[in-house]
Amino acid sequence: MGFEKAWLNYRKNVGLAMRNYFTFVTYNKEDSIVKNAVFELKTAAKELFSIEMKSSFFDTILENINVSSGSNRKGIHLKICDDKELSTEGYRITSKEEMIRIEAFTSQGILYGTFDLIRSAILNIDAHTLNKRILPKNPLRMLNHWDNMDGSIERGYSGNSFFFEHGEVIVNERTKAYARLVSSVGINAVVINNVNVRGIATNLITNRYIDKLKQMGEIFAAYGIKLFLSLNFAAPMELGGLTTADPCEEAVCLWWKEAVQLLFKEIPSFGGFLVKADSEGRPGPFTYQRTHAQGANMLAEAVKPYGGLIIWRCFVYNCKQDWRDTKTDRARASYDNFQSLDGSFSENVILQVKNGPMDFQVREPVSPLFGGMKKTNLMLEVQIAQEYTGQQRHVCYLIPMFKDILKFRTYCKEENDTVLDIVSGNTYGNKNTGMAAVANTGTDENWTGHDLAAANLYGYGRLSFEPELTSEEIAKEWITLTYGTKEQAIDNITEILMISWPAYENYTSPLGIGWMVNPSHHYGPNVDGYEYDRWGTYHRADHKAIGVDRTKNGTGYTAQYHKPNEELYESVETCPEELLLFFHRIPYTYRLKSGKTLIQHIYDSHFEGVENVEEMIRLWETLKGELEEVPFHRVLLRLQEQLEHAKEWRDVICSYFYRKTAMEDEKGRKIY
Ligand code: GCV
Repeated sequence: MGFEKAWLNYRKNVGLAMRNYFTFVTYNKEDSIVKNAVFELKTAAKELFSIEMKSSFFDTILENINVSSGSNRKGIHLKICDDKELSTEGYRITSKEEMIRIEAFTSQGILYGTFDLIRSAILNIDAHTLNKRILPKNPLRMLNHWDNMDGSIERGYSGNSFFFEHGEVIVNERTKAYARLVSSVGINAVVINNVNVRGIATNLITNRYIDKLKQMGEIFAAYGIKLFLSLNFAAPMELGGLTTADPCEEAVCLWWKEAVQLLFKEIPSFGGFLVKADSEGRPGPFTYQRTHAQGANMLAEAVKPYGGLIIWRCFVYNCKQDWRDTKTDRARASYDNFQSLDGSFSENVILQVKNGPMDFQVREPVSPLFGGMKKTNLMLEVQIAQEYTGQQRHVCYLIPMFKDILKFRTYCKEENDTVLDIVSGNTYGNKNTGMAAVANTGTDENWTGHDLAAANLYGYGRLSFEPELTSEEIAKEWITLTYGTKEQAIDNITEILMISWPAYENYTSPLGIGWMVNPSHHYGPNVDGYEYDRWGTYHRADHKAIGVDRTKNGTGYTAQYHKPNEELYESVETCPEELLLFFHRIPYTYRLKSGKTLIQHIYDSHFEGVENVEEMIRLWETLKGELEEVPFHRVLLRLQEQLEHAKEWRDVICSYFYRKTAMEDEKGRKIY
């Protein structure tokens, strides 16, 4: 299947102020990354301005001659310099003497600066005002693909995998297109296979696939991206014929040391492994009464000689819970399993923590492991694959949610220490930290199924690089690059995106309770779908009240937070209302700050959610004629489906609570 260029689709626009600079480019280092930076500038010059940009290798002496000879020819200098402040893949862009200069300490910095400059050109920024130094905040800016080797994608909503097909690794022109796309927003690490490593995927670490992985690794490396794989903790048994995978067994340690050698030796940019262990049926150290630290450290030792990393997931909980048991609380699980191990993980282990204690619901509190682990490298895991947020059939722009998570104050050290401070390495001075997102791409021509879901892919990358950008700024950038510079389009689409997360929250599950979805595929409303099940996901609604008491009188989850968060969540009065039902069991007659009863809030928010989608459609329809036909209709169709589906959510949820409580809607609307 073909593919579109997404936000790298540069439309011809000779009126842009930076046009004349895109005539020649000089560079002072000739590696594959800098060559790609030059290639990117030439591509932009050609597509935006129909200019065949010249390029030449250029050392400092020549540069001085040119500047002092007063040449007023405009152009772009790419310059590796020795400014150590730029050492963490940062860059500086300045303009002087009719030249735009992109300086960096690393080649990656040059590439990121180049993409920034192209973006700035399309956003029509005046070159004379260019004077910025950008240092990416998060050391690791990663994508986790949940792609299987048969070509399917776990929780994939945009076609099949472009990394695997029929049990083979694929490398083709899409591989490079993908690398360009994600590198243009600052992604520097990619895990290509599902964390659930089963069957032949276990063999990905063997020499069976090494040639293809090497080719892929080279393409990625030339765009500054490290290749990672997910591994199967039981591989020593499944591949090596050992009788155990016990991390404290000498034979197991030796087996892993041997096994990882190949990947690091053959693929210079190989980064390491992502591990899902003792989670949802995957094997792990618990089988051998070992801790997660013992499991992770054993692998860390194996990859250490190559500078490799072990990214170890904290998504560990009892998925065989008895729903009648009200003491066990899934929300507690990650913290209970990991917090006591703080300080015992090796330096090249990073714990990857999902943003909330449950599983990527539309609203959850921030995981208390952020702030709970003070001597351990942590990474934040978010999900741009919209598993629980409309599966890329609904618009749900997630960047505002991610920003809220990043700015959450943990009170772990200083009063102002946020999640961002922790995962960027700022609070505890660690260097192996960052962010990961479960990817939302596939073989669909537009990459992300819903055209507007590409805003999440773009936005995640930009946010992980420059978290201080606002959600609106990111949205506007993406819209301009994707749809062009027409103001009305930029305004309306920004508004659609900014309404979309609150809208989705309005018409789905209320006040942080989550989970009212159809089991297993997770699309569509089903209030009791997960209520009498084994997954630890209960709302506990009866005819009088709903919600889970997670205070000290309940499951005690609130105590996993530092004060004052603990106290804030502990009391019904101070608990943020959007999380009220997550932390408390509340009668339907309880009055919220708005003055509405809880039941009236449930009715009203669901009707409001549908109205929000109607507004989104109205905003989109006014763009008819402003946007290209095909994408315009593609999105319109999805918005119409979203509206029907939002009504379904509204009616199922409202009817459920009306029937359960027999409480009338004050506004007398139709509830079934
Ligand atoms: C990859 C949830 C998803 C699973 C996913 C798991 C995880 O349970 O529904 O599909 O498995 O999270 O993050 O490991």
